[in-house]
Amino acid sequence: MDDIATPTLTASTDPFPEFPSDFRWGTATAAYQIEGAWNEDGKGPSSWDTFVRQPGKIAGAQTGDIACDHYHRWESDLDLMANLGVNAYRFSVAWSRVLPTGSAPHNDAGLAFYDRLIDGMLARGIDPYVTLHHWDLPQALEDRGGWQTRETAERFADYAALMGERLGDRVSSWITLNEPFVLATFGYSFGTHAPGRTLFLSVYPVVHHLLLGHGLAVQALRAAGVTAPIGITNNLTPVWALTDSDGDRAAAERLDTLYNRQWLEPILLGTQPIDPEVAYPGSDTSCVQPGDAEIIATPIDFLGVNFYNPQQVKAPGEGNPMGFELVDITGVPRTGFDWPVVPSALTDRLVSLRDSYGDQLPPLYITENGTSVADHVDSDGRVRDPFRWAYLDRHLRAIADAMEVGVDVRGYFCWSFMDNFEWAEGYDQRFGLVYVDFDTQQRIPKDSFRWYRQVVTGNAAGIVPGVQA
Ligand code: IFM
Repeated sequence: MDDIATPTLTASTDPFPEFPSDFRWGTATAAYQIEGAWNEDGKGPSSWDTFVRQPGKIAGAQTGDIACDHYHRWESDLDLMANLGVNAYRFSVAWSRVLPTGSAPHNDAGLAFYDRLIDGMLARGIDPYVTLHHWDLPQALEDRGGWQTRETAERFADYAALMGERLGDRVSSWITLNEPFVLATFGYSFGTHAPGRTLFLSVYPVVHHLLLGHGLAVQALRAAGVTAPIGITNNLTPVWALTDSDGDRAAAERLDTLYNRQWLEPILLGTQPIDPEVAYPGSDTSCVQPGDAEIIATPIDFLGVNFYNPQQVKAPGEGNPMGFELVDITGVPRTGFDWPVVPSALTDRLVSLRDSYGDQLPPLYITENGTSVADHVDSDGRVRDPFRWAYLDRHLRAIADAMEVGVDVRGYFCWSFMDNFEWAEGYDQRFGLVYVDFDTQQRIPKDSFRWYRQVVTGNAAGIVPGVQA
Protein backbone atom coordinates (compact mmCIF):
# COMPACT_ATOMS: atom_id res chain seq x y z
CA MET A 1 0.00 0.00 0.00
CA ASP A 2 1.26 3.47 -0.82
CA ASP A 3 1.04 5.18 2.56
CA ILE A 4 2.79 8.40 1.56
CA ALA A 5 0.18 10.68 0.02
CA THR A 6 1.44 13.23 -2.51
CA PRO A 7 1.28 16.63 -0.76
CA THR A 8 -1.09 19.18 -2.25
CA LEU A 9 0.01 22.60 -3.38
CA THR A 10 -1.73 25.76 -2.19
CA ALA A 11 -0.97 29.44 -2.62
CA SER A 12 0.36 31.34 0.36
CA THR A 13 -2.04 33.58 2.27
CA ASP A 14 0.76 35.99 3.17
CA PRO A 15 0.79 39.37 1.41
CA PHE A 16 2.73 39.26 -1.82
CA PRO A 17 6.34 40.50 -1.79
CA GLU A 18 7.12 43.79 -3.45
CA PHE A 19 8.77 43.65 -6.87
CA PRO A 20 10.59 46.65 -8.37
CA SER A 21 8.38 49.15 -10.20
CA ASP A 22 10.24 48.50 -13.48
CA PHE A 23 9.92 44.69 -13.20
CA ARG A 24 8.91 43.05 -16.50
CA TRP A 25 5.78 40.93 -16.14
CA GLY A 26 5.13 38.72 -19.12
CA THR A 27 4.07 35.46 -20.64
CA ALA A 28 5.89 33.26 -23.14
CA THR A 29 5.14 31.08 -26.16
CA ALA A 30 7.02 29.60 -29.12
CA ALA A 31 6.22 29.70 -32.82
CA TYR A 32 5.77 25.99 -33.54
CA GLN A 33 3.67 25.54 -30.42
CA ILE A 34 1.06 28.17 -31.28
CA GLU A 35 1.22 29.55 -34.82
CA GLY A 36 -0.15 26.76 -37.03
CA ALA A 37 -0.25 27.85 -40.71
CA TRP A 38 2.60 25.42 -41.18
CA ASN A 39 2.75 25.75 -44.97
CA GLU A 40 1.04 29.08 -45.64
CA ASP A 41 2.22 32.27 -47.31
CA GLY A 42 5.51 30.81 -48.47
CA LYS A 43 6.68 29.27 -45.19
CA GLY A 44 9.23 26.50 -45.71
CA PRO A 45 9.10 23.21 -43.77
CA SER A 46 10.90 22.97 -40.44
CA SER A 47 12.41 20.03 -38.61
CA TRP A 48 9.25 19.85 -36.47
CA ASP A 49 6.96 19.82 -39.53
CA THR A 50 8.91 16.78 -40.69
CA PHE A 51 9.22 15.06 -37.33
CA VAL A 52 5.53 15.14 -36.43
CA ARG A 53 4.80 13.22 -39.65
CA GLN A 54 6.90 10.25 -38.57
CA PRO A 55 4.73 7.51 -37.10
CA GLY A 56 4.88 7.03 -33.35
CA LYS A 57 6.74 10.20 -32.49
CA ILE A 58 3.94 12.35 -31.05
CA ALA A 59 1.18 11.36 -28.62
CA GLY A 60 -1.99 10.71 -30.58
CA ALA A 61 -0.15 11.45 -33.86
CA GLN A 62 -0.91 15.14 -33.25
CA THR A 63 0.86 17.91 -35.16
CA GLY A 64 1.40 21.65 -34.91
CA ASP A 65 -0.15 22.16 -38.37
CA ILE A 66 -2.92 24.27 -36.84
CA ALA A 67 -1.92 24.43 -33.15
CA CYS A 68 -3.62 27.55 -31.68
CA ASP A 69 -4.09 29.03 -35.15
CA HIS A 70 -2.33 32.09 -33.76
CA TYR A 71 -1.06 33.01 -37.24
CA HIS A 72 -4.65 33.98 -38.08
CA ARG A 73 -5.86 34.91 -34.60
CA TRP A 74 -2.89 36.99 -33.42
CA GLU A 75 -4.97 40.16 -33.12
CA SER A 76 -7.58 38.78 -30.74
CA ASP A 77 -4.84 36.89 -28.88
CA LEU A 78 -3.01 40.19 -28.32
CA ASP A 79 -6.27 41.78 -27.14
CA LEU A 80 -6.57 39.03 -24.56
CA MET A 81 -2.93 39.53 -23.57
CA ALA A 82 -3.55 43.25 -23.11
CA ASN A 83 -6.50 42.32 -20.91
CA LEU A 84 -4.12 40.22 -18.81
CA GLY A 85 -2.15 43.39 -18.12
CA VAL A 86 1.35 42.11 -18.91
CA ASN A 87 3.95 44.59 -20.08
CA ALA A 88 6.11 42.08 -21.98
CA TYR A 89 5.63 39.07 -24.24
CA ARG A 90 8.26 36.50 -25.19
CA PHE A 91 7.57 34.76 -28.49
CA SER A 92 9.74 33.10 -31.12
CA VAL A 93 10.16 33.62 -34.83
CA ALA A 94 9.75 30.58 -37.08
CA TRP A 95 13.04 30.72 -38.99
CA SER A 96 11.59 28.93 -42.04
CA ARG A 97 8.67 31.37 -42.19
CA VAL A 98 11.05 34.24 -42.90
CA LEU A 99 13.78 32.23 -44.68
CA PRO A 100 12.00 29.19 -46.18
CA THR A 101 15.22 27.28 -46.88
CA GLY A 102 17.11 28.67 -43.91
CA SER A 103 19.07 31.19 -45.96
CA ALA A 104 18.38 33.89 -48.56
CA PRO A 105 16.10 34.68 -50.27
CA HIS A 106 13.72 35.81 -47.57
CA ASN A 107 9.94 35.54 -47.63
CA ASP A 108 8.22 38.93 -47.48
CA ALA A 109 4.91 37.49 -46.29
CA GLY A 110 6.62 35.78 -43.37
CA LEU A 111 8.43 38.95 -42.34
CA ALA A 112 5.19 40.90 -42.65
CA PHE A 113 3.55 38.58 -40.10
CA TYR A 114 6.15 39.46 -37.47
CA ASP A 115 5.89 43.14 -38.38
CA ARG A 116 2.15 43.02 -37.70
CA LEU A 117 2.59 41.07 -34.50
CA ILE A 118 5.22 43.42 -33.08
CA ASP A 119 3.32 46.54 -34.10
CA GLY A 120 0.21 45.03 -32.50
CA MET A 121 2.10 44.45 -29.26
CA LEU A 122 3.51 47.96 -29.18
CA ALA A 123 0.07 49.42 -29.84
CA ARG A 124 -1.11 47.59 -26.72
CA GLY A 125 1.80 48.64 -24.52
CA ILE A 126 3.47 45.21 -24.55
CA ASP A 127 7.24 44.97 -25.05
CA PRO A 128 8.41 42.37 -27.60
CA TYR A 129 11.00 39.85 -26.32
CA VAL A 130 12.02 37.83 -29.37
CA THR A 131 13.51 34.33 -29.30
CA LEU A 132 15.27 33.60 -32.58
CA HIS A 133 15.38 29.82 -32.34
CA HIS A 134 12.97 27.74 -30.29
CA TRP A 135 13.85 24.38 -31.91
CA ASP A 136 12.10 24.58 -35.33
CA LEU A 137 15.07 24.46 -37.70
CA PRO A 138 14.46 24.96 -41.43
CA GLN A 139 14.30 21.43 -42.87
CA ALA A 140 16.64 22.39 -45.71
CA LEU A 141 19.39 22.97 -43.12
CA GLU A 142 18.48 19.82 -41.22
CA ASP A 143 18.80 17.85 -44.46
CA ARG A 144 22.45 18.93 -44.55
CA GLY A 145 23.09 17.84 -40.95
CA GLY A 146 21.44 20.64 -38.98
CA TRP A 147 23.23 21.65 -35.78
CA GLN A 148 25.82 18.93 -36.39
CA THR A 149 27.32 21.30 -38.95
CA ARG A 150 29.12 24.61 -38.76
CA GLU A 151 27.05 25.76 -41.71
CA THR A 152 23.91 25.89 -39.53
CA ALA A 153 25.67 28.12 -36.99
CA GLU A 154 26.71 30.45 -39.82
CA ARG A 155 23.25 30.54 -41.38
CA PHE A 156 21.83 31.26 -37.92
CA ALA A 157 24.00 34.37 -37.80
CA ASP A 158 22.73 35.49 -41.23
CA TYR A 159 19.15 34.97 -40.05
CA ALA A 160 19.86 36.94 -36.86
CA ALA A 161 21.24 39.79 -38.97
CA LEU A 162 18.10 39.85 -41.11
CA MET A 163 15.91 39.93 -38.03
CA GLY A 164 18.02 42.68 -36.49
CA GLU A 165 17.78 44.80 -39.63
CA ARG A 166 14.08 44.23 -40.08
CA LEU A 167 12.74 44.24 -36.48
CA GLY A 168 15.55 45.88 -34.53
CA ASP A 169 13.84 49.25 -34.34
CA ARG A 170 10.98 47.75 -32.26
CA VAL A 171 12.24 44.74 -30.31
CA SER A 172 12.93 45.27 -26.58
CA SER A 173 15.20 42.26 -26.05
CA TRP A 174 16.64 39.42 -28.11
CA ILE A 175 17.11 35.81 -27.05
CA THR A 176 19.31 33.80 -29.41
CA LEU A 177 18.47 30.20 -28.44
CA ASN A 178 15.90 28.54 -26.25
CA GLU A 179 17.15 25.68 -24.05
CA PRO A 180 20.01 24.38 -26.20
CA PHE A 181 20.43 21.53 -23.68
CA VAL A 182 16.98 20.19 -24.54
CA LEU A 183 17.51 20.58 -28.28
CA ALA A 184 20.86 18.76 -28.19
CA THR A 185 19.71 16.05 -25.76
CA PHE A 186 16.22 15.19 -26.94
CA GLY A 187 16.57 16.29 -30.56
CA TYR A 188 20.00 14.91 -31.41
CA SER A 189 21.08 12.51 -28.65
CA PHE A 190 17.94 10.50 -27.91
CA GLY A 191 15.70 11.43 -30.84
CA THR A 192 12.47 11.99 -28.94
CA HIS A 193 12.21 15.54 -30.34
CA ALA A 194 12.92 16.83 -33.84
CA PRO A 195 15.01 16.12 -35.76
CA GLY A 196 14.86 12.67 -34.14
CA ARG A 197 18.55 11.84 -34.44
CA THR A 198 20.07 9.30 -32.04
CA LEU A 199 23.69 10.36 -31.75
CA PHE A 200 23.79 9.49 -28.05
CA LEU A 201 27.28 10.46 -26.79
CA SER A 202 28.47 11.47 -30.26
CA VAL A 203 26.47 14.67 -29.88
CA TYR A 204 29.35 17.02 -29.06
CA PRO A 205 29.40 18.80 -32.48
CA VAL A 206 25.76 19.78 -31.84
CA VAL A 207 26.69 21.23 -28.45
CA HIS A 208 29.57 23.17 -29.94
CA HIS A 209 27.68 24.47 -32.97
CA LEU A 210 24.77 25.64 -30.82
CA LEU A 211 27.15 27.61 -28.62
CA LEU A 212 28.96 28.93 -31.69
CA GLY A 213 25.69 29.85 -33.38
CA HIS A 214 24.69 31.78 -30.27
CA GLY A 215 27.95 33.77 -30.26
CA LEU A 216 27.82 34.45 -34.01
CA ALA A 217 24.21 35.61 -33.69
CA VAL A 218 25.06 38.06 -30.90
CA GLN A 219 27.78 39.52 -33.13
CA ALA A 220 25.48 39.61 -36.16
CA LEU A 221 22.73 41.42 -34.25
CA ARG A 222 25.21 44.01 -33.04
CA ALA A 223 26.64 44.41 -36.55
CA ALA A 224 23.08 44.97 -37.79
CA GLY A 225 22.82 47.97 -35.45
CA VAL A 226 20.84 46.34 -32.63
CA THR A 227 21.32 48.25 -29.38
CA ALA A 228 18.65 46.43 -27.35
CA PRO A 229 19.78 43.84 -24.76
CA ILE A 230 20.74 40.41 -26.12
CA GLY A 231 20.83 37.16 -24.15
CA ILE A 232 20.24 33.43 -24.26
CA THR A 233 17.68 31.27 -22.47
CA ASN A 234 18.88 28.14 -20.70
CA ASN A 235 16.90 25.72 -18.61
CA LEU A 236 18.89 25.70 -15.40
CA THR A 237 18.29 23.63 -12.33
CA PRO A 238 19.97 22.40 -9.17
CA VAL A 239 21.14 18.80 -9.45
CA TRP A 240 20.94 16.91 -6.16
CA ALA A 241 22.91 13.81 -5.21
CA LEU A 242 20.66 11.14 -3.70
CA THR A 243 23.15 10.52 -0.87
CA ASP A 244 26.45 11.93 0.23
CA SER A 245 28.36 8.97 -1.21
CA ASP A 246 31.26 9.73 -3.56
CA GLY A 247 29.47 7.93 -6.40
CA ASP A 248 26.25 9.89 -6.03
CA ARG A 249 28.10 13.18 -5.69
CA ALA A 250 30.16 12.46 -8.82
CA ALA A 251 26.94 11.65 -10.67
CA ALA A 252 25.43 14.97 -9.59
CA GLU A 253 28.52 16.79 -10.72
CA ARG A 254 28.35 15.07 -14.10
CA LEU A 255 24.73 16.01 -14.75
CA ASP A 256 25.25 19.53 -13.40
CA THR A 257 28.04 19.97 -15.93
CA LEU A 258 26.02 18.61 -18.85
CA TYR A 259 22.80 20.39 -17.94
CA ASN A 260 24.00 23.71 -16.59
CA ARG A 261 27.69 24.47 -16.76
CA GLN A 262 28.59 23.43 -20.32
CA TRP A 263 26.02 25.91 -21.64
CA LEU A 264 26.88 28.76 -19.26
CA GLU A 265 30.59 28.86 -18.73
CA PRO A 266 31.73 29.07 -22.37
CA ILE A 267 29.50 32.15 -22.64
CA LEU A 268 30.09 33.77 -19.25
CA LEU A 269 33.70 32.76 -18.57
CA GLY A 270 35.08 31.86 -22.01
CA THR A 271 35.93 28.33 -20.82
CA GLN A 272 34.28 24.97 -21.51
CA PRO A 273 34.16 22.92 -18.26
CA ILE A 274 34.02 19.60 -20.08
CA ASP A 275 36.81 17.89 -21.94
CA PRO A 276 34.85 16.69 -25.00
CA GLU A 277 37.13 13.69 -25.51
CA VAL A 278 36.22 12.47 -22.02
CA ALA A 279 32.64 13.69 -21.67
CA TYR A 280 31.56 12.61 -25.15
CA PRO A 281 33.55 9.50 -26.09
CA GLY A 282 33.11 8.77 -29.76
CA SER A 283 32.31 12.37 -30.69
CA ASP A 284 34.14 14.08 -33.50
CA THR A 285 35.80 17.01 -31.74
CA SER A 286 37.45 18.47 -34.84
CA CYS A 287 34.52 20.90 -35.03
CA VAL A 288 36.28 23.25 -32.59
CA GLN A 289 38.28 25.84 -34.51
CA PRO A 290 40.74 28.47 -33.31
CA GLY A 291 38.82 31.59 -32.23
CA ASP A 292 35.54 29.78 -31.51
CA ALA A 293 35.87 30.20 -27.73
CA GLU A 294 36.14 33.98 -28.18
CA ILE A 295 33.10 34.11 -30.45
CA ILE A 296 31.04 32.08 -27.97
CA ALA A 297 32.11 34.40 -25.15
CA THR A 298 30.86 37.54 -26.93
CA PRO A 299 29.37 39.54 -24.03
CA ILE A 300 25.64 39.22 -23.42
CA ASP A 301 23.37 41.62 -21.55
CA PHE A 302 21.16 39.20 -19.68
CA LEU A 303 20.65 35.52 -19.01
CA GLY A 304 17.24 33.94 -19.44
CA VAL A 305 16.48 31.20 -16.92
CA ASN A 306 13.76 28.62 -17.53
CA PHE A 307 12.87 26.71 -14.40
CA TYR A 308 10.37 23.92 -13.82
CA ASN A 309 11.84 21.45 -11.30
CA PRO A 310 15.11 20.27 -9.74
CA GLN A 311 16.84 17.01 -10.72
CA GLN A 312 18.12 14.24 -8.47
CA VAL A 313 20.64 11.56 -9.43
CA LYS A 314 22.60 8.63 -8.10
CA ALA A 315 25.68 6.76 -9.30
CA PRO A 316 25.00 4.88 -12.53
CA GLY A 317 24.52 1.14 -12.58
CA GLU A 318 27.04 -1.06 -14.33
CA GLY A 319 27.14 -0.60 -18.09
CA ASN A 320 25.44 2.84 -17.98
CA PRO A 321 27.78 5.14 -19.91
CA MET A 322 25.93 8.34 -18.97
CA GLY A 323 27.67 8.74 -15.63
CA PHE A 324 24.45 9.26 -13.66
CA GLU A 325 21.02 7.78 -13.14
CA LEU A 326 17.98 9.97 -12.58
CA VAL A 327 16.12 9.38 -9.31
CA ASP A 328 12.59 10.55 -8.66
CA ILE A 329 12.10 13.30 -6.08
CA THR A 330 9.35 12.11 -3.78
CA GLY A 331 7.25 13.64 -1.00
CA VAL A 332 6.47 16.85 -2.88
CA PRO A 333 3.47 17.95 -4.99
CA ARG A 334 3.56 16.88 -8.64
CA THR A 335 2.46 18.62 -11.83
CA GLY A 336 0.24 17.23 -14.58
CA PHE A 337 3.46 16.10 -16.27
CA ASP A 338 4.35 14.34 -12.98
CA TRP A 339 7.21 16.77 -12.44
CA PRO A 340 8.12 17.41 -8.76
CA VAL A 341 7.28 20.87 -7.41
CA VAL A 342 10.06 22.39 -5.30
CA PRO A 343 9.92 26.21 -5.44
CA SER A 344 12.84 26.65 -3.03
CA ALA A 345 15.04 24.95 -5.66
CA LEU A 346 14.50 28.03 -7.84
CA THR A 347 15.75 30.30 -5.05
CA ASP A 348 18.76 28.02 -4.65
CA ARG A 349 19.49 28.00 -8.37
CA LEU A 350 19.33 31.79 -8.65
CA VAL A 351 21.49 32.35 -5.58
CA SER A 352 24.04 29.75 -6.68
CA LEU A 353 24.30 31.39 -10.10
CA ARG A 354 25.17 34.65 -8.39
CA ASP A 355 27.59 32.91 -6.01
CA SER A 356 29.29 30.91 -8.77
CA TYR A 357 29.69 33.64 -11.36
CA GLY A 358 29.70 36.89 -9.38
CA ASP A 359 30.40 39.91 -11.55
CA GLN A 360 30.43 37.76 -14.68
CA LEU A 361 26.74 36.99 -14.28
CA PRO A 362 24.54 39.46 -16.19
CA PRO A 363 21.05 40.41 -14.95
CA LEU A 364 18.58 37.53 -14.99
CA TYR A 365 15.11 37.11 -16.41
CA ILE A 366 12.93 34.13 -15.62
CA THR A 367 11.99 33.48 -19.23
CA GLU A 368 9.79 30.45 -18.47
CA ASN A 369 8.09 28.98 -15.41
CA GLY A 370 4.73 27.31 -15.12
CA THR A 371 2.95 24.00 -14.84
CA SER A 372 0.77 21.67 -16.84
CA VAL A 373 -2.58 20.76 -15.33
CA ALA A 374 -5.30 18.45 -16.64
CA ASP A 375 -7.66 21.41 -16.96
CA HIS A 376 -11.29 21.11 -17.99
CA VAL A 377 -14.16 23.50 -18.54
CA ASP A 378 -16.75 23.32 -15.75
CA SER A 379 -20.47 23.31 -16.56
CA ASP A 380 -20.59 27.05 -15.78
CA GLY A 381 -17.97 27.67 -18.46
CA ARG A 382 -15.18 28.42 -15.99
CA VAL A 383 -11.76 26.75 -15.84
CA ARG A 384 -10.73 26.36 -12.20
CA ASP A 385 -6.98 25.74 -11.89
CA PRO A 386 -5.97 26.41 -8.27
CA PHE A 387 -2.90 24.17 -8.66
CA ARG A 388 -1.52 26.45 -11.39
CA TRP A 389 -1.87 29.68 -9.51
CA ALA A 390 -0.49 28.05 -6.37
CA TYR A 391 2.51 26.95 -8.46
CA LEU A 392 3.01 30.45 -9.83
CA ASP A 393 2.48 32.01 -6.40
CA ARG A 394 5.10 29.79 -4.76
CA HIS A 395 7.66 30.29 -7.52
CA LEU A 396 7.23 34.06 -7.59
CA ARG A 397 7.81 34.12 -3.84
CA ALA A 398 10.91 31.95 -4.39
CA ILE A 399 12.20 34.53 -6.89
CA ALA A 400 11.48 37.33 -4.42
CA ASP A 401 13.52 35.41 -1.83
CA ALA A 402 16.49 35.36 -4.19
CA MET A 403 16.08 39.06 -4.98
CA GLU A 404 15.92 39.77 -1.26
CA VAL A 405 19.48 38.48 -0.89
CA GLY A 406 20.68 40.52 -3.84
CA VAL A 407 20.15 38.42 -6.97
CA ASP A 408 19.40 40.76 -9.88
CA VAL A 409 16.19 39.42 -11.48
CA ARG A 410 14.55 41.85 -13.89
CA GLY A 411 11.44 40.05 -15.07
CA TYR A 412 9.21 36.97 -15.10
CA PHE A 413 7.54 35.28 -18.07
CA CYS A 414 4.87 32.73 -17.23
CA TRP A 415 4.87 29.65 -19.46
CA SER A 416 2.52 29.84 -21.15
CA PHE A 417 0.06 32.44 -22.36
CA MET A 418 -2.25 29.77 -23.72
CA ASP A 419 -2.47 25.98 -23.95
CA ASN A 420 -0.45 24.81 -26.92
CA PHE A 421 1.38 22.00 -28.70
CA GLU A 422 3.60 20.46 -26.03
CA TRP A 423 6.08 18.79 -28.40
CA ALA A 424 6.12 14.96 -28.11
CA GLU A 425 3.12 15.12 -25.74
CA GLY A 426 0.93 16.83 -28.34
CA TYR A 427 -1.97 18.73 -26.82
CA ASP A 428 -2.29 16.60 -23.70
CA GLN A 429 -0.25 18.80 -21.38
CA ARG A 430 -1.94 22.18 -20.82
CA PHE A 431 0.37 24.94 -19.57
CA GLY A 432 -1.73 28.01 -20.45
CA LEU A 433 -3.26 30.85 -18.47
CA VAL A 434 -5.82 30.68 -21.26
CA TYR A 435 -7.67 27.45 -22.02
CA VAL A 436 -7.80 26.57 -25.72
CA ASP A 437 -10.52 24.33 -27.09
CA PHE A 438 -8.56 22.83 -29.98
CA ASP A 439 -11.72 21.79 -31.83
CA THR A 440 -13.27 25.25 -31.95
CA GLN A 441 -10.24 27.43 -31.16
CA GLN A 442 -12.28 29.12 -28.43
CA ARG A 443 -10.13 30.83 -25.78
CA ILE A 444 -11.27 30.78 -22.13
CA PRO A 445 -9.19 32.67 -19.55
CA LYS A 446 -8.60 30.35 -16.60
CA ASP A 447 -8.79 31.32 -12.93
CA SER A 448 -4.98 31.60 -13.02
CA PHE A 449 -5.33 34.30 -15.71
CA ARG A 450 -7.35 36.43 -13.27
CA TRP A 451 -4.93 35.63 -10.47
CA TYR A 452 -1.89 36.62 -12.57
CA ARG A 453 -3.65 39.82 -13.68
CA GLN A 454 -3.93 40.90 -10.05
CA VAL A 455 -0.25 40.20 -9.54
CA VAL A 456 1.01 42.04 -12.61
CA THR A 457 -1.32 45.02 -12.48
CA GLY A 458 -0.72 45.61 -8.77
CA ASN A 459 2.99 44.90 -9.24
CA ALA A 460 2.28 42.31 -6.56
CA ALA A 461 3.21 44.58 -3.67
CA GLY A 462 1.39 43.79 -0.46
CA ILE A 463 -1.69 42.18 -1.98
CA VAL A 464 -2.96 38.67 -1.37
CA PRO A 465 -4.03 37.81 -4.89
CA GLY A 466 -7.10 35.65 -5.15
CA VAL A 467 -9.53 34.78 -7.89
CA GLN A 468 -12.93 36.23 -8.62
CA ALA A 469 -15.46 34.41 -10.77
O1 IFM B 1 6.75 23.84 -23.74
C1 IFM B 1 8.07 23.85 -23.31
C2 IFM B 1 8.84 24.98 -23.97
O2 IFM B 1 8.78 24.93 -25.35
C3 IFM B 1 10.30 24.92 -23.55
N1 IFM B 1 10.42 24.86 -22.12
C4 IFM B 1 9.62 23.90 -21.41
C5 IFM B 1 8.16 24.02 -21.82
C6 IFM B 1 7.31 22.99 -21.05
O3 IFM B 1 7.73 21.70 -21.30
